[in-house]
Amino acid sequence: MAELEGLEFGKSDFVLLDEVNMEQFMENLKLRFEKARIYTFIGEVVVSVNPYKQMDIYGKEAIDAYRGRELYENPPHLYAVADAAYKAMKRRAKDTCIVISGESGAGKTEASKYIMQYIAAITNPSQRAEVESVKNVLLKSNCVLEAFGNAKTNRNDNSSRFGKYMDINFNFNGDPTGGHINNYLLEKVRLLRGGSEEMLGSLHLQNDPVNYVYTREGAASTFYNTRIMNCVSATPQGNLQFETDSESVQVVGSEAVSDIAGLTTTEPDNVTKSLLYRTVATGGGEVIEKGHTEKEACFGRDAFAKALYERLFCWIVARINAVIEVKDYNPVLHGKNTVIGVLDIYGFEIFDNNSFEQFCINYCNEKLQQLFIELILRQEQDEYQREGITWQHIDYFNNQIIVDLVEQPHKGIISVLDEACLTVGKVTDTICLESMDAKLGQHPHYTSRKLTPSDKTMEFHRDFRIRHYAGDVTYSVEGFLDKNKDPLFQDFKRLMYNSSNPVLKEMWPDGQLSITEVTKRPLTAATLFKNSIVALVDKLGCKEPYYVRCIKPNEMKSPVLFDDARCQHQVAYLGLLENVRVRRAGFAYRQPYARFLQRYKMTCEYTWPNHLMETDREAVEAIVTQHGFQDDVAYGHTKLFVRTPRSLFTLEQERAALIPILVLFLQKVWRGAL
Ligand code: AD9
Ligand code: MG
Repeated sequence: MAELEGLEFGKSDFVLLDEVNMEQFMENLKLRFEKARIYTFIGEVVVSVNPYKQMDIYGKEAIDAYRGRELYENPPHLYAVADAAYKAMKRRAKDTCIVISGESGAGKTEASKYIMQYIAAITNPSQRAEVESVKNVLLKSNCVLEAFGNAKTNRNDNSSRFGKYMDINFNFNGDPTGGHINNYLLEKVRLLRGGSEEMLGSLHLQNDPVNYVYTREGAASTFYNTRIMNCVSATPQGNLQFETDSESVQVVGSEAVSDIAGLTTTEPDNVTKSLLYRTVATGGGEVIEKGHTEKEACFGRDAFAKALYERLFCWIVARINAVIEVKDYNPVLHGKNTVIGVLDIYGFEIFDNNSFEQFCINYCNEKLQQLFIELILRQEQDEYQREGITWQHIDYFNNQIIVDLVEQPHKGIISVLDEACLTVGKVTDTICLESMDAKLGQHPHYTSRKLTPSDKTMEFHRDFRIRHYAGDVTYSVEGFLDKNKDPLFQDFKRLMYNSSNPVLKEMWPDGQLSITEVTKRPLTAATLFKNSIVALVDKLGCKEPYYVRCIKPNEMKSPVLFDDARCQHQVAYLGLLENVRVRRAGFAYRQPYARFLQRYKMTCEYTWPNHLMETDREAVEAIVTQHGFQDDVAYGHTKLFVRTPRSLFTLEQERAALIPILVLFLQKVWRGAL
């Protein structure tokens, strides 16, 4: 427990509060924020408050101060967690992960970048070229992905519109040998801005996003840092309009079509055809072409634009992965390949108008909160119980009930949505809402205006509300079904597959399928998303987790404002008080008796070289008593539990001092001197 800074900066670990209550917690958090101490520990968890200004705490000096040190030897910092995760990986060959959570704009992406920089800085001291090149790609990939995957929102000027989980692989030396990025659901509707006039001109784009239907919301991404590609510029086709004359639908003007054809290296006639017709297979197996209505044409065009952007994004991720993939790793020669995962995903968000994308993002945050509960609050308490340690159970809000509301088979919102999408015939968003109401009306975390018309806080009959762990969010059901189906006419896929640009062709392998081969019921967007998040949680769940909990101090992006109510709300829903309680009542460190003995037996005369006691537990008791920290431990059925890491630190120091003496002793034995 760090207590290395003066008390004028507040307590550097919330575990040290005189009393664990909201008032004291908030007082400490605020004091530290005001004193520019943006990080505070809860044991091994780092709580971070976005400073909204550049801090001089990430330089080389800081890196050197944290490198290889124990968590409690330095003031709280991201580097301390990064180092802890790294050490666990290196010393104990454990796969670890660093999970960064908090709402939109709380500082997750910035934190993930500092963590990556730290890991890059402390590894490969011998500067081996191949390791340097892996590190380089890992660090620089961020910039490319941000350029394409971040956008300005009301809540954050550089908001991640995709989730990112990066595995970094290490060899037995603890040097990075490669990595892998998983990206999660890109919010496709916010697209590009930026780029020089000259460049945009050559791509038939104007520099002002206001000119583009899709970008009017504004997306101040870091586009300048990357090379723009033709197919990105083909996406703002929202400007391409349709008109209906004498019953048939036409594209307005030919310029837009030839621009798209030019940029995607396809034939203008084929572009027009894909925009106006779709191929369908009739019940009798006949293949016919069916003209779009104007509405269908607009829908197809928008879906095409979004798909182009999404496939480009996934293609970029795949390219980065191909470069950083671990190659020629031989576990026999190179030892166990271990991993540190870093998760930076879009934070919980509430806008004035929340749609399907917010529904997915917020569901994902529910799942991560559930994992936190599972790993930090529940398992911890379960273990005390299992080991027979006296323990006062600490209550917390378990959000599993909300996770179930969304994902439960046959009953949850996703399942109702999917059912509506699979139903043949005209199912509208409103009809879908009705079936949600029928199934979920009784659920304590679900409300809809239809069910409670007196609820004036919800405006429309099309709304439903979820009481999320982090607050109530009202979703407008409009567009949910289309976004969930996420259909893209096969004709567009074929158009792209037939492009003479090999990169585009590579992005659209499914374009080779004929209409009769296309799956009639592809998985919906929500189900695909759910599956990917479930897989992510599984992946994280089998690693040793380290947590960074980010807090957004105010809504104004101000470096001086600490909005008490907003902060308190976040502290409450992140379960930080419960975290302190579990931690405080609990034990920072635990180890099976045999393992503890193996490591520290040399520090006690009764256990070195071997103990003569009946059980390992008794031998461990002898070590503990000899070092005088018997009041700081509890003996479980199979493990020793140590309350404060400092006791262990003493043992570690003694062990470190003894090792050279032992080595000398052994050398003498070998040489026959003794
Ligand atoms: V979202 O869920 O992707 O919308 P994040 O990722 O939580 O969100 P982000 O890291 O992008 O938030 O931080 C928002 C802004 O806060 C940044 O653009 C910085 O201007 C500012 N920020 C965050 N952390 C720091 C920091 N450690 N030092 C300085 C910071 N500024
Ligand atoms: Mg982010």
